[in-house]
Amino acid sequence: MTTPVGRGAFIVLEGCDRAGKSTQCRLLVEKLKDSNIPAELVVFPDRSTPIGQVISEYLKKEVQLPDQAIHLLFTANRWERAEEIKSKLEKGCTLIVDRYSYSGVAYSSAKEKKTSSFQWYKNPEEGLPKPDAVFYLNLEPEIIAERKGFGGERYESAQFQKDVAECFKKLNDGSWKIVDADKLIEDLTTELYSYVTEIVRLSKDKPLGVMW
Ligand code: ADP
Ligand code: 2DT
Ligand code: MG
Repeated sequence: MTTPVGRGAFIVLEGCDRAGKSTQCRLLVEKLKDSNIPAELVVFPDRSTPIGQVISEYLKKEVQLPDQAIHLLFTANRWERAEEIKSKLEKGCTLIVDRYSYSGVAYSSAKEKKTSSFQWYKNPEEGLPKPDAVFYLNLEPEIIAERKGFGGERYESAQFQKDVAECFKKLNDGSWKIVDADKLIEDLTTELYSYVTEIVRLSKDKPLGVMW
């Protein structure tokens, strides 16, 4: 690895289930490392922590929780990684992040009985490190439906995913890069990689932002 100059970039991939986020995040980290750009993968929810284990049980429908409680656990799961994220970025490591606060707000507010307001779901995210770039992998619900079947986790239904997509749209402040994800895996990686390297270059000397 070459010695990094400046801080690393904080890059988030967002989108509905099966849009290809996890595949692309993994490939982007590999490609960055191959080019001697220090990089790591961060995945939310991080199911490895005690909070993450409760989230995992909730997603597997092993426990029930009020919408507000699970929302706050997803947010807490980001707060428990926040200092480590800042420290890695400061040391020059670029972070490719599979879902972040945007999934948090979109999935909670897409629920049928909207128990709280959009703003309520945004509030506990305030103060978290802010990504330098958000790439939204856009895929029509019909194409998503053709991809390998949903597992048995909560939220994995076609109608709910449509509602989530609407909430993502509402959440976009205009700064996201919307990427058409309906292409070959390697073509999508090539496209994203060119954006990512540009963000890495632009972020080196910029102070890290704060949510929102
Ligand atoms: P996500 O993390 O957004 O839920 P994944 O990366 O896990 O999505 O991909 C979901 C499924 O779709 C996997 O079976 C994966 O192999 C497949 N897949 C990912 N990207 C593509 C693509 N560009 N074209 C076709 N299938 C894909
Ligand atoms: P995957 O592990 O397949 O990405 O599914 N979610 C995620 C929320 O409801 N709130 C959040 O803050 C985050 C990060 C999206 C994880 C599921 O958890 C949902 C799908
Ligand atoms: Mg995934």
